[in-house]
Amino acid sequence: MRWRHTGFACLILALAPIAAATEEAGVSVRDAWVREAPPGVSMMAGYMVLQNKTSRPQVLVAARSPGFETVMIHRTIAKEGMTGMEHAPQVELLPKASLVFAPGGYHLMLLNPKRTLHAGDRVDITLEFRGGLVLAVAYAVRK
Ligand SMILES: [Cu+2]
Repeated sequence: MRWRHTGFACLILALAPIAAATEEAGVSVRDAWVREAPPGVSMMAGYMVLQNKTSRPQVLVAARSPGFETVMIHRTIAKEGMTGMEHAPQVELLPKASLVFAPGGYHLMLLNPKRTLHAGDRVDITLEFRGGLVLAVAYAVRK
C-alpha cells in the first residue's frame, strides 16, 4: 500500500498552484521551453533553468507530460569526436545552485507528441524530484 500513499501525495502536490509548490519546495524553474520540431519529426527537446534554493542537494528523477507518450531525461555527450545522447536516470542539483538544461547538454527528450505542437503553443511537463516533490511547469514552444 505504501506506493499508493506516495502517489496520492504527489497528485495533491501536482494540483497545487505552481507558485506555491515552487516556494515550498525551494526549487524553481525558469526559461522553460520546447523546440518546435520539423514537420514529420516525432521527437522534441525541452529546456529550462532549474534553481535549487535549499541548502540540500535536490535530485530530479523523472519527468512526464500529458502531451507526450514518453518523456526522458537525456544528456548530449561528445565522445571520440562523435555526438550522442545518453539517458540520465537522475540529475543532482547542488545546494544553492542552478543547473541549465540547454541544447548540447541536459534536455528533456519528448517522444511522440499527442498532437502537433507549434511555436506559440504551451505544453505542461511535470518534474519529479526524489523525496516526492513534484513541479508542474508550462513550457513554451519556440522555433
Ligand atoms: Cu535526447
